[in-house]
Amino acid sequence: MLKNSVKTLWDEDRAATSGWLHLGHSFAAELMAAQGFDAVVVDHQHAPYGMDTALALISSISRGASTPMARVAWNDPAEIMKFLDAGALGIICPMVNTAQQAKDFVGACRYPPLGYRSYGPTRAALIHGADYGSHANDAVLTMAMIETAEGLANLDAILETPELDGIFVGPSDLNQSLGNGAKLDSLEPEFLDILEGIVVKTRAAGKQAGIFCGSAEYAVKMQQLGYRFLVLSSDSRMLAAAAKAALETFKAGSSTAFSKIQTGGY
Ligand code: 3PY
Ligand code: MG
Repeated sequence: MLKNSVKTLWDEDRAATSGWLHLGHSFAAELMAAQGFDAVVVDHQHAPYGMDTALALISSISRGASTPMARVAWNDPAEIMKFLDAGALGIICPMVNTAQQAKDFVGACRYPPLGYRSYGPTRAALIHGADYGSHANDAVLTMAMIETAEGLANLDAILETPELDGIFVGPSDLNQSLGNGAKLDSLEPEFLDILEGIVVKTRAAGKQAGIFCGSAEYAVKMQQLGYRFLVLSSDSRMLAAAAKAALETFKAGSSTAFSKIQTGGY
């Protein structure tokens, strides 16, 4: 039967790790999915690729063991349903600010009678089994992003949404909306209190919370706070950081003077 590995971890209150794709190339998607993340998310909101590439990335992820997920560009049922029909087993929806927006989002992810998702699982039925339609409502993960002051103020009402599995915090937008400037991995006590408040309320509502982290170190802190879906940066940020570090190491050790390499003699 179709299972979502993130949901299985959550059933045991264990944290799921996730990769995040901005580069928009199938090879990068395969590389990320091969590293052992529990999930890999195609970011269709802030990555510079279109729908055809996004769908190709979903199929590259599903060649590995990670659960394929998508962060859609907006709370748009047409796009949400396309990603689900392509085989995504989880949707992260940006800028969910009200209970009505949460209801609209979740409804697009669920077949009737739970929602209004249209039937046509073209690729999903191919890769998840011919009985996909009977298991999709259980298997598909729904996460609403809390990333504005308005969403934060309406968190209690949003958490009452049936079929909403979790909350996903967008720290850059949330910080920006609170007047702190857009930033990740904030250690300011006031912001950490907000993050703690979100996770406590979310867990009390019987749901799980996730967050986008700029580093694995911050993800560990968030896991300790109770977050159970941890995005450890993105493919583009990881590539840039590794390239920068290699260059800096080279520059620190290099010199214009020639010197003989000690080979042990020849
Ligand atoms: C944010 O930090 O606002 C995000 O949306 C993370 O991707
Ligand atoms: Mg955001």
